[in-house]
Amino acid sequence: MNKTRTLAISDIHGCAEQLKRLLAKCRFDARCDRLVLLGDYVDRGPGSRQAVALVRRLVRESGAIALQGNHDRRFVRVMQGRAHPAEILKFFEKGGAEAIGSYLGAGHASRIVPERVSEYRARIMAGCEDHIRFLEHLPYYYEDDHFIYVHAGLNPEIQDWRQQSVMDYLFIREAFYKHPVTAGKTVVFGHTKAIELHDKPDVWFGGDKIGIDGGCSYGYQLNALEIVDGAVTRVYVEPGTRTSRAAAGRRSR
Ligand SMILES: [Mn+2]
Repeated sequence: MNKTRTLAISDIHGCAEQLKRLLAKCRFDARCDRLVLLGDYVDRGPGSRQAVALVRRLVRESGAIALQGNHDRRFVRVMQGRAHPAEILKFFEKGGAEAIGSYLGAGHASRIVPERVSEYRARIMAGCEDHIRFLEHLPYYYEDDHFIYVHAGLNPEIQDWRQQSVMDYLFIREAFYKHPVTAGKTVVFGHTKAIELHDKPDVWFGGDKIGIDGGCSYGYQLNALEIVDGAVTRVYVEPGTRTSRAAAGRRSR
């Protein structure tokens, strides 16, 4: 059956409950809706494991497209023992303890410490290597007739954007959102919180680009951008929780 509606959601960051509620609010129906998830499923929020399980199920059973975010990449690298020491520290600075806590069922994330990372890694890889492999192989972009969907953005200095680096796909900020897009399509992106783009967590419409990261794991909101026939028709919003804001605040101090 033809998909008549596209829904784009980004930066779930362990907020699995909000994702479930948001999909219900949209009345998501895999038979006629194309769901595009823009990455960053793990870290910060309380339910990274639940979020990855749900996203994987949506990909397998509902034909959802799930892109990779920088947090997903870093989590994979830490879990596979490929992250260098500075990257491991960054992982812990940016809400990684919450992801580990979620995978180990270990309760309070403040007891998760960088010194014991290889122990956590061994336990998580023993039980959930399939999650890590799933995150590792996610694509960096998705494209339809009118839009390009990507986690962070497109580098305007690269003539053929498909040739840009993995780091551009996953990490680019100002160089992308402060400059015109040269790709001929509107770019839907996450990674940079909307509140940093226009002082509110609502979807940012920036002409040739649309920023949808509502900062749910900071307690703001999870946005779903609805597109029909190549045009944005509506935005659905699910509020974040104080729990996830507290978790984010504690780790980012
Ligand atoms: Mn990101």
